[in-house]
Amino acid sequence: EHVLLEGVVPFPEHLAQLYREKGYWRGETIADMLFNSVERYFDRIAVIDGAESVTYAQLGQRVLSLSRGFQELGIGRFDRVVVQLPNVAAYFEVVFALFELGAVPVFALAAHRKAEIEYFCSFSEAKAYITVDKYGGFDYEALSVEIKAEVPTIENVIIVDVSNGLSRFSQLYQEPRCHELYCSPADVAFLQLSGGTTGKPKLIPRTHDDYLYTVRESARICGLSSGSVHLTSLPIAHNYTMSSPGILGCLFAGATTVLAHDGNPEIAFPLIEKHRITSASLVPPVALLWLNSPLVGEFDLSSLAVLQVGGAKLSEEAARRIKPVLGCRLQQVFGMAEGLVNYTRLDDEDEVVVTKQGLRISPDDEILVVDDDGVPVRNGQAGNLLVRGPYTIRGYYKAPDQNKKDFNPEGFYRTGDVVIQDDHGYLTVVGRKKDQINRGGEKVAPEEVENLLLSHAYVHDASVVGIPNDLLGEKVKAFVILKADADASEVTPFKLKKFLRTKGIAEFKVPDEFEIVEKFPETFVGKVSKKAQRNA
Ligand code: J2J
Repeated sequence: EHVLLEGVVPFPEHLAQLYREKGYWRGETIADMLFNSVERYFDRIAVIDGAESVTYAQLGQRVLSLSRGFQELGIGRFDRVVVQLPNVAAYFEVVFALFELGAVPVFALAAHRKAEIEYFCSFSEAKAYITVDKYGGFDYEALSVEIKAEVPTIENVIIVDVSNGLSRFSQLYQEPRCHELYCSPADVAFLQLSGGTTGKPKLIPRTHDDYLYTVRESARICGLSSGSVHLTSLPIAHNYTMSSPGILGCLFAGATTVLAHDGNPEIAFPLIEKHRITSASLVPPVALLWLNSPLVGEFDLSSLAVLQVGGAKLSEEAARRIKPVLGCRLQQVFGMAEGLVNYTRLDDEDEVVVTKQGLRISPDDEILVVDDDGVPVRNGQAGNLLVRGPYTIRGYYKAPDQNKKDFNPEGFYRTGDVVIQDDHGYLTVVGRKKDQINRGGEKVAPEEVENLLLSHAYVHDASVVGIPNDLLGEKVKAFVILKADADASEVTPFKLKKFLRTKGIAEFKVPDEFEIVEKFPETFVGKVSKKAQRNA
């Protein structure tokens, strides 16, 4: 009998068996996948980060030597470790060293701050927290001291020295052993973050078996081979960056990942020219920056064959400009960390590629498009998207009450997205029912920001919504009702932003706009009408 991490909802046994029989789940761990590639693509470059290039062989050695270091710190199977790293080569070593041991990384974003990191560490009862010294003007080492002091389960804080060059784990690297099996392919490999609709982000448990299925298929669907060079500029630990086709897809295919700290044309275009980059993954606002950049024409972008765009809806108008302006194919990606990922295919007709967000990865992804009563709608009609399948979770980590809401009794995940399915199974995203803001691909849970605003001494009530924005799709706006005794000079937008930053949340969640109001518009049942606020 397979032992699961406590708090994880397993796939039903008969389906697990089916997914194995069909060859979706192959009984391989993510570390096995890496070491297969190390053997096959030995001398090829796995990752390029600035002036540093790491071959598959070097990566394999470093992972094995670092995993011994981690092991000596007492990190092993099932142990949660919060990893918060920016786009640096060391990320590969850290994450694979944890995978090798069967430890469970919890993937924080570099943008997260104290409130979020403290929550991830305490909720997951993490044994260690791994971050950098300083990066992008923020002192992560100082944060780690606070975290260590406040979260009793944290035994070790590991700081990756990125400011001072390459000497990153001098004390931790040990004489490498061989790759071994410390865990089961049916184990949870990591905890990914949900975009969130609730006061606290939910954690998503993905197994080695289910994740590797999406990795192999994504690499194939995205056309990766050992000759591919892929640009990674989105936050490194995001599900899109990890696996659609992402870092893992590249490693599986023997391709090279080029890391960029940011996707702006000034950074990305020179890298494309220099490394002859063949594909890149972007969110819509960055794709718009590329399309409108005066630097197009200044750099040789001719190696770029495929541009993936996803994470938020790409407008059809922008989609149509990709090929003529950038000279490459567009591939739309509509995915979610909970599982389901859709891609347009590389051999689809242009008209499909610019108007649809894609087709599911697996023939065994069961897609339901239903009305508000749960009754399936016909193809061509908009409805709520529900999904179940070989790589979609059956529940969030340690969240039985939330799971009753977010999964139906048959185990389908309610995505909260409103889509239209065509007769070929392709989906077009036309809206959203969940209370979430998609700020250019970065997800904000209004309730999380509202709760923080409510902790302000002068705030009586707060309602946070997404308002339309040309570049980002949506921006974050907070409507605030003040207490009677509020001092107006203390609740200016500037002061409220400062207050939220002191609370320690990621900058992308801090509202772009504030409006002080007397009362909120109400729906006919007396709830706050966010719809009216969005359209105000
Ligand atoms: C409209 N909405 C989209 C798209 C995601 C690949 C790509 C993206 C994610 C991701 C991912 C969209 N058009 N093309 O994990 O592996 C919105 C939907 C969805 C939510 C999921 C991947 N692509 N979305 O964005 O977990 O609302 O994953 O439910 O961050 O983003 O967000 P997230």
